[in-house]
Amino acid sequence: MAVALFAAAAACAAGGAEAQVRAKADVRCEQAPEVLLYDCTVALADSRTGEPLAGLAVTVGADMPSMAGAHSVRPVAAAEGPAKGTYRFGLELEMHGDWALMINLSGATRDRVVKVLRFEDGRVGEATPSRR
Ligand SMILES: [Cu+2]
Repeated sequence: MAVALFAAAAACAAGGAEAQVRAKADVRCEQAPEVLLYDCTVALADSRTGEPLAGLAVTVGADMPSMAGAHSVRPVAAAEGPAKGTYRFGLELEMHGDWALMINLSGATRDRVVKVLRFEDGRVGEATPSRR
């Protein structure tokens, strides 16, 4: 029984790796002139080859890991460009702190990448280590 289950899982993992490109995302945000508004750019690339992932439909949602269910930031569509594989989007957050950005890719590559960043007044940086 255990052997059979292991074999099935291994076959499944091999098929998935072959069929699917995994994406990596590098997100940069800076505060817009208004408080709690941020202008962001995400660079998407194939996590294996580093090749930019262009021509995708990208949406970005946001939630606070420390306050699950407390916020309702609507997912926004990101617009491609100017550099290949980069997508720009605006965020309107409800408070400062650590936010998890859920980056959903569809089109030739389907994936979801989650990035946690710390949004403060006038500054965006690494998430608080204890909450990572
Ligand atoms: Cu909150």
